[in-house]
Amino acid sequence: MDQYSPSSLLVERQGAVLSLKLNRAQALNSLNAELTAALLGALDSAACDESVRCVVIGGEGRAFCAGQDLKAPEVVAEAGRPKDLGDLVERHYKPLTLRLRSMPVPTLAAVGGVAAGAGASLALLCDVVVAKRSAVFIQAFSAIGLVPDSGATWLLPRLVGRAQALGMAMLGDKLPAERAAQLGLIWTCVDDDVFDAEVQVLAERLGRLPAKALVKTRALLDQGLNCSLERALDAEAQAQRELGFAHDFAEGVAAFAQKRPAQFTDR
Ligand code: T3D
Repeated sequence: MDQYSPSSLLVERQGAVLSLKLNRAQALNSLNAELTAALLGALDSAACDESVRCVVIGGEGRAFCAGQDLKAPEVVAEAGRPKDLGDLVERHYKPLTLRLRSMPVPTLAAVGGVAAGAGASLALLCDVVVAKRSAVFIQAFSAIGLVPDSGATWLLPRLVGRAQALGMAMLGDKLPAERAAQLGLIWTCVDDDVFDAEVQVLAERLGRLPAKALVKTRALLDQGLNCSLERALDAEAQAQRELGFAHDFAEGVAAFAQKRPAQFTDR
């Protein structure tokens, strides 16, 4: 059991929105084996629950997440023998990364404070990232002799280009949320006093949108960076074919004609 809390992950449901809050505030919500497993389990459950239409990930206290818990038994050398970090990454971070990126509903990172190392990756893996103006992002890996992980080497150049990605990853500076938004690393940063309200508005909006179409959009954008225009066009046609036969398209068009809000239900 986590030394800081009986439950290192707080799970809360409000309508169609599921909120997952990392709850190890004293350790800046750093990720130990228990928390990583709890997060993965909660995401798996949400993926199977048709009534969930948006997942929000946030952190308790002054941090979003400080990355791997550097004091946890899974990383601390024992009797001078270092732990196999590759094994840890494969067992914990890779499944979590792939799970997040394949969620059948939109995901929202609510970054209320520092997001460092794998904690920054956790945020950036989400579809939409909103941060408090006072929050910072840190590629903390180089300071401890590691490379960016949890998808960061894939995400960073796609989000901000090679030059910024290398600068962030090599220097490991604190990147203020406002600058992160300017660079395109995140969707937006908002004043601290309106952060909670803004997160709620965004989560509810995402939950009302056509989940299936949003998730296809995520997949096409990710794929599109690696393929020719012709293949992207084929993939778009295939996606429209599938979505055109689905409920949400008929509902969206009917709602438009009837001048009423659409009630999307597909997932
Ligand atoms: O298996 C593998 O390792 C491979 C996978 C790697 C993935 C990674 O995430 S590697 C990167 C790991 N994270 C870091 O290196 C960040 C370490 N933390 C920091 O650099 C700083 O704490 C922050 C810049 C994030 C915040 O600084 P500050 O001054 O606001 O807070 P603080 O005083 O440093 O931290 C407050 C407490 O949280 C403190 O505990 P204490 O002294 O009050 O008992 C500190 O030790 C603890 N804490 C912060 N980060 C971690 C942590 N404890 C364990 N692990 C942490 N990552």
